[in-house]
Amino acid sequence: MAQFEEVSQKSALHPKPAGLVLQYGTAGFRTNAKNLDHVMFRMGLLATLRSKNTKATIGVMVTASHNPEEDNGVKLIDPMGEMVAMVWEGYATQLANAEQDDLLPALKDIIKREAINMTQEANVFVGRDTRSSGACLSQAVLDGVSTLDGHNYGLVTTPQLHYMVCCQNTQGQYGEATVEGYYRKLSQAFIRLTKNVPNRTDDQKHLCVDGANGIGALKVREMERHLERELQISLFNDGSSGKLNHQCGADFVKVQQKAPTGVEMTVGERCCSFDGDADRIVYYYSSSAGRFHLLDGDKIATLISTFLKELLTQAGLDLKMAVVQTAYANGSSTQYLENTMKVIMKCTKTGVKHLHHAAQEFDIGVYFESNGHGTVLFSKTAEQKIKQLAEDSTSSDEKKRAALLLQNTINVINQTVGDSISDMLLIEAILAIKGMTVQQWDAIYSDLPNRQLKVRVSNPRVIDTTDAERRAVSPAGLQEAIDSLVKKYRQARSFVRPSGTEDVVRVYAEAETQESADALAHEVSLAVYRLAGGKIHYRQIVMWLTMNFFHQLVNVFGSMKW
Ligand code: NG1
Ligand code: ZN
Repeated sequence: MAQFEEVSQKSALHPKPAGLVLQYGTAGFRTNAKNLDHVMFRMGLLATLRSKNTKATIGVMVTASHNPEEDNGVKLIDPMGEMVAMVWEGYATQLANAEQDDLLPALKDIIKREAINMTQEANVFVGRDTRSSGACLSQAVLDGVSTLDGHNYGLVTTPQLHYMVCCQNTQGQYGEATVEGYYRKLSQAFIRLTKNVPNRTDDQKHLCVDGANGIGALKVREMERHLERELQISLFNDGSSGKLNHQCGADFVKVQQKAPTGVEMTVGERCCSFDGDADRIVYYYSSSAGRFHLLDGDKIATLISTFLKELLTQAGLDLKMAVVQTAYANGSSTQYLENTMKVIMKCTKTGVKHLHHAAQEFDIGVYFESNGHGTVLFSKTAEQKIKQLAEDSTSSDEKKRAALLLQNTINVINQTVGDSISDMLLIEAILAIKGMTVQQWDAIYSDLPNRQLKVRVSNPRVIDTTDAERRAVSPAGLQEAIDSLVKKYRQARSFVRPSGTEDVVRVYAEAETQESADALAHEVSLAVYRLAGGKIHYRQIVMWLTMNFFHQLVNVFGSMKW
């Protein structure tokens, strides 16, 4: 067929480096940008097939999120704006790894397995973040889209592309499939939520935003004029001089537990950081004592679910709400939500697709990863009940007010995926409506001190986990080793898992004090290193020698008679 000949010819222009093997992980493909040209072309091909297969528009986002500027990546977006179906992740991996001569057979195999009608029209939306490699790589995607119906949105945030795919496939019911349409829908809802809040001062309307020198900064600038000064943003790390995600952005702030560079913070002021493709957000402030306070995804989920629960009670609506977290959720947040707020709690594997699916099982599903990726899902029934109540002329003023607030809350949320801009507007609206300061929000519960570390081993996948990644089933002896280390500390918890986006094992530990959390994380790292085939790494040797040196000192001093 002529179609296949064209693919053959074009694919020669996007050759695969021989022997390169990549996997479609929790965030699609992600690696150094110079190894991605063939992957992009092939994802263009695959998106076309997926579009024919679903008879709907499919999205392809070119981004490496919070990774460094030199990296890039790609992920596919399914018709309702959600992550691509699991079986297609497998196809993506097959296609990306097929050597040049095996590409056509691999494509034909997918067409056969999915019984795809190749005469069906296709439509693919392509977007990219601000990485310098993005223009070429998104062009490679478009080269693979074997139809004139590929639409290039150019620079957009990841959640904007998810949103527009959903709008397109719902024939505009979810909104208008343009960036302007996105700004209008979200900002109108935000203004309706905040406009009637009495006595809001300019100080309360002010927020510092760290744009991570990425696409989120550009898009916040574009959106500002729609916000009618109901939110007054001081934008830092806007990409005019700094490097993407370098010493800034949500991932840096969350993992380092410190303020980003480039943000002029005054004491007590509310600040937030986006990540490089603007699908994560964390908040923070510094106290007068100079202490840094982080309000991560767990605190955000707590604020949102508390607000929604109060509104549901006021509205007298009996809707089932749950909060979905992962093993990384701070133990204090789970405790608070479960025992004080009495909310249904779910724990899933890391990766937003897992949280998203779990949240879909409820009338209202609030899901957040601790790193700040999350959103809220409303079932059709929930949306209908809320709408009915808002329009019911016989309902009381209190119920009506709550229903209207719920309606506008739904409209400010991007239900397709976690979204820094949408989450920011929702959080700002809740703080305004509840008349709450960032300090009061922070005081809802106190985080247990925690530490995240990475360990390099020859093959991170030798670690297999169960119970939403909270326990290791292989290699033998690892879980027992973790259990006995955890017992040494109060209020402690630790788990390990192979990362889906980096070639490392991630170690998480929390405990009553920061010293204990740090010590536990180090000890568990050493156990991983010992039992899961650690690679000798300069930094690890230094860490190991330092720890041993201190142990020796303790032993020497401990055995001395004073
Ligand atoms: P991995 O590398 O699998 O831990 C990280 C995040 C995930 C998710 C993905 C996609 C942590 C501990 N892990 O995955 O939550 O956001 O990146 O970006 O934050
Ligand atoms: Zn991201």
